[in-house]
Amino acid sequence: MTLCGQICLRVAAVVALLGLPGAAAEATTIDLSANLSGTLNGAVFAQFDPFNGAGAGSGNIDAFVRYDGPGPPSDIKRGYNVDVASQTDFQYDELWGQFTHSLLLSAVPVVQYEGTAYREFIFDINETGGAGSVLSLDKVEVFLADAGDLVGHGGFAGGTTSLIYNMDAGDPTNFVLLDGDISGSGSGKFDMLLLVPEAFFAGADPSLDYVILYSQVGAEGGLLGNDDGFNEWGVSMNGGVIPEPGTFSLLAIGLVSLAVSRRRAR
Ligand SMILES: [Ca+2]
Ligand SMILES: [Ca+2]
Ligand SMILES: [Ca+2]
Ligand SMILES: [Ca+2]
Repeated sequence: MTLCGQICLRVAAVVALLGLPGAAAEATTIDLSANLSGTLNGAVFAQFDPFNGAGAGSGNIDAFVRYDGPGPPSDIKRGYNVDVASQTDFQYDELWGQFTHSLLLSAVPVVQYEGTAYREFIFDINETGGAGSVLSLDKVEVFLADAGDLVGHGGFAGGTTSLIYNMDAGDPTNFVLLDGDISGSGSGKFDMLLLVPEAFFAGADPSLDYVILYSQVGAEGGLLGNDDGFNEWGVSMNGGVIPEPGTFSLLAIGLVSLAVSRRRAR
């Protein structure tokens, strides 16, 4: 298929999505290898690399949770961001170091997208190239917490937390299909934008309340299982990665990103 053909198919898919109110909300699965964005329980998931394949570089993204590392295909990996004293204090597959830490709500940019305010997160996967580059993002849960060192997902003893977003609410089979080859292999090439409505954070104190983002990948297994390197969530250090006003900008920038990646693939 030609470059134009592939992009035109994606445009058609997005236009179909945008032109049918309610279609995205009813979808239980978002395939970001075939669509540029979709919505699950109010949050927007979009195929997006703000750096167009060039890598994030330093001073642009604050990575706040990194998890997994090498493992066999079909491995399920998961993690969330908290401050702990050593690697053994983590609950799941988190990797200790400067790239896993607590996050104040004030560090999460608020952006405008299609007339709505959202808190913006970005996700970087690392998968082997070729057919196995796809990965299922099975779970995303966002909590507000009154401390940055709470360990114990499933209850978080020792502090107060509230679950403000759950991708699986109403349907645990929800998942997002990602393809690491679209942005290209290598660390720092981001693959997905997550926009959680700012309204979900109502009542929080941005300077006192922490955000805990829990996620899991790979449960769909097979090619959609986790392999190769770590997964990493981050936030922009420069007020967000999507430009205002936002309306249709994801589409436009996503197409540029796709065109770059397709050219490089030749
Ligand atoms: Ca990546
Ligand atoms: Ca895979
Ligand atoms: Ca799920
Ligand atoms: Ca991986």
